[in-house]
Amino acid sequence: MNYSWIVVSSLLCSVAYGSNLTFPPGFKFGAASASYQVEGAWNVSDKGESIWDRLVHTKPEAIMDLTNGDVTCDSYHLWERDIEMATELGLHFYRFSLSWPRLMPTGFSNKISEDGQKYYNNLIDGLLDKGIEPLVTIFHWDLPQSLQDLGGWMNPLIVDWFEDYARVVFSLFADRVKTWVSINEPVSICDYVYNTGGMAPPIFEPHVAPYVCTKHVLLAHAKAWRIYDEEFRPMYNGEISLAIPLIWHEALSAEHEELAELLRENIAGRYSHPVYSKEGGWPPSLEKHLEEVGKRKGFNKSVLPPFTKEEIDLIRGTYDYYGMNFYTSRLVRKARPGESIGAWPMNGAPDFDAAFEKDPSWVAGYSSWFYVTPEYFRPQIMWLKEKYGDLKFLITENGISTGPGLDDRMRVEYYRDHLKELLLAIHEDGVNVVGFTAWTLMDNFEWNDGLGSKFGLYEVNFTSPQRTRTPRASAHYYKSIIDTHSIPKTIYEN
Ligand code: GBH
Repeated sequence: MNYSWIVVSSLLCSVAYGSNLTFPPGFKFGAASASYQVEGAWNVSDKGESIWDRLVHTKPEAIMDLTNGDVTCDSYHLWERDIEMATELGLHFYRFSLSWPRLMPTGFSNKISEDGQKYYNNLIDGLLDKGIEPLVTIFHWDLPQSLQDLGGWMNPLIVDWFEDYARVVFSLFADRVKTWVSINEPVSICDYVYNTGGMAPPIFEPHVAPYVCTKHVLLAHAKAWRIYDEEFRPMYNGEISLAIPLIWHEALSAEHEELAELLRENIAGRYSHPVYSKEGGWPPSLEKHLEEVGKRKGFNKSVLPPFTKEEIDLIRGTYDYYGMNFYTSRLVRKARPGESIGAWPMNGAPDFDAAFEKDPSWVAGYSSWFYVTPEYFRPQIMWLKEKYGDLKFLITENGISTGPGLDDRMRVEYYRDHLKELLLAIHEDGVNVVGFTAWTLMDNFEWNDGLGSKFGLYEVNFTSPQRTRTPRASAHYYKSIIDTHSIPKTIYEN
């Protein structure tokens, strides 16, 4: 730790103000990453190929700056430095994901990699040594290519394959890992992937695939939860849920309110209602709408595959907390006749005849999809609480993309403003929020935006062999939040 760090953080401690800016006792802070985005070592030892390896090697133009995750932060080799950063920040937990093809090179449970196990054991034990809880995501998008060749998330057998993978993972790590995320962002895996054709796998099929994929993801999650519940919880007493990304959809004006609510059901409800509602199954208003969409498109049925009674019961109640990723929002209105509508969920909603706009006052992040909208963080949480009851919330991701540089005032203010809204939800609305996770610990491979889009509390020098990691102003600020357990003034305020 260098000296300036101590000075800055103690200075910030002394200016912490106001008891309503204080987090409840026991509230935990963490930071997150994901295997493909940070590990590198894509073909080291017996690791299998993932769908992201395949995409970046066969369609490099899919990545904005033509970079890839072959080496990225090289965390496969530099994991000790990652733990050191988590320690410098004073994190209570570090959220990272397991690479399925690194642990199970064939994609199936017939072969478990020794080196893969060793890597994750080192990371988990190293964190625990420092008193930092490992929070582990089982699946964060890097599907084994071998399973993609068999249809990936479109093949109903994925539910069994994921179940096998989850059982292996729990057997290896559940003695030490107490908080789990089964699947990160179903919306990204199902909606972004098939509606744009730009991510991995590069398949464009916006009519049926997103909805079929949704069903399989929910079943896979439910199986993993049930295995944990039946076989591992009695011994280890941990928790497992999904991480669901929410984009708040605000009506452009009152006449579009009904449409906005239907879109909230499509982004939040489609993935939450089957798990969190008392009755289970699809949200009724969405079910009705997607049946009409199916007929309009010439199918004689809904584009949303139905659940059997057994499936509804299998999925319902498979949660221990609500894991929520929140980044940005959209204004929605009915599309004008003949207007071309962008892809769901970032740019429009063709199946809902909805066009998206941004408020002129919203500040833009570095990524094209990014607008800063802290004002909708609290309404989004309240929407979930009103629908599904008094859940325990864990914010599993929140953060902003910027360009390079250590003086990241935008990120400092982004965290300050979102955490203030979160505290209002806690103190004013009585929401039970137990923790907050910054995305992300350090700059990494930001999917289609490549290495150019920076989300890190730490800057990473991608041209140095050591992938040198340097704290930004936001790292110092986040540390001061953790140290004071409150929201201190930033260095930009007086
Ligand atoms: C999360 O995704 C992910 O969990 C994490 O891995 C990621 O690094 C982080 O947030 C920041 O993006 O080209 O218009 O189709 C957030 C959702 C999904 C947003 C993919 C950008 C592509 C936008 N992201 N999406 S678009």
